[in-house]
Amino acid sequence: MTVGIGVIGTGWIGTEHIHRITSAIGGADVVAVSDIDPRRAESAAEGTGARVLADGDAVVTHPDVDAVVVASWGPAHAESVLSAVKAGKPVLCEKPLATSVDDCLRILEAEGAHGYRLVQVGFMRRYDNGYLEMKGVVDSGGIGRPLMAHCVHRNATVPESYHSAMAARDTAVHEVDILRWLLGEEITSVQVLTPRSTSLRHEHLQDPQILLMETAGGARIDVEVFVNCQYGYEIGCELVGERGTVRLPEVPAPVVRSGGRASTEVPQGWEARFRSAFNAEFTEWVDTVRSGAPPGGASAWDGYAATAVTDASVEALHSGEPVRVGLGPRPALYGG
Ligand code: NAD
Ligand code: ISE
Repeated sequence: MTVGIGVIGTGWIGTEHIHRITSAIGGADVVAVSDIDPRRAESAAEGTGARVLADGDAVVTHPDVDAVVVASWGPAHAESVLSAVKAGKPVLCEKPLATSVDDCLRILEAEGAHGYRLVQVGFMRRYDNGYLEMKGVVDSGGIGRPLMAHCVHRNATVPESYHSAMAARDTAVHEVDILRWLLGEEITSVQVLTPRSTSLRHEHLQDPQILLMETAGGARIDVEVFVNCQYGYEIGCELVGERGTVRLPEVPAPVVRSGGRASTEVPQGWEARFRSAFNAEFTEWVDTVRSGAPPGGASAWDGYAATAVTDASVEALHSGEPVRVGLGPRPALYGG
């Protein structure tokens, strides 16, 4: 069976995912798309055979749509995810699951009422080979009990619409998810330090920021978020344990020796850096849709926990103080 996929939101990543589904992975076709800007939907659908529908509800309820990808902007995610859950259709929602904890809780409630998992959140790093290798080392006890994590998340530049709260909500949310996954613990508090800002930023933006987090078991995490670093896209992660350390490998790239220098290219964006991870994420997701198995990646609970941490980070950015993250009890559906 070829899985019919409906895509809601056909901007930057929505268009990337449409190409991925139609050209990079097998077993699925994009059969319907929508965007609040119909010209974007038309242009993304061109050459794919997908219908352009009026809105997200029309995509979710279309009989040819077996599963839904949500790639609209964050504040619109909850409505589309809830609509997919109501229709009983699997949904892969780009991060964040929702932009408020209340909306995340509504999604947990809806999925709980349904009785089985339909929602996967697009935290694609869980499919990156480097992070998977790190997880293998940690889980096999290779570095002993992890005590600390040092992380770096750098973007070359960001558009003017990017504001200070997005350092947590849009950018470090990836570290929040991957550290919860690597360490197998919830994050319980967060503080934000604000070094002097780079002059190469939009005036309104606090950049860089350093997020200091603590887990339930007392491990400490620091994340440098620097979204105007100019030189490229860099993701770093090192875990320090009682008996050793493990570090995210550099992306392999040829080293060129010429003119008396040795040099190597730095990836310029998330698309290239995580292309294999996105492809693996979508391949697995389509397989689960086809087989009826529960989704394998980040769950609605993970999306909720990540939003709770990033909400606390935004509060901490304003107060300068550590802020506690309060999570409700984890339902049995998510292993609670
Ligand atoms: P974008 O602005 O390029 O695209 C968003 C699209 O959503 C726009 O075309 C907009 O018109 C449309 N839209 C807004 N509200 C809508 C609605 N109610 N229904 C249908 N369409 C609607 O943004 P983007 O960079 O493509 O980001 C989209 C989402 O993907 C965001 O949540 C972002 O955080 C996430 N993202 C994830 C990664 C990653 O590394 N996993 C990378 C980039 C973006
Ligand atoms: C973007 O939305 C992403 O998710 C990228 O992975 C991240 O590097 C970037 O900072 C975000 O804006």
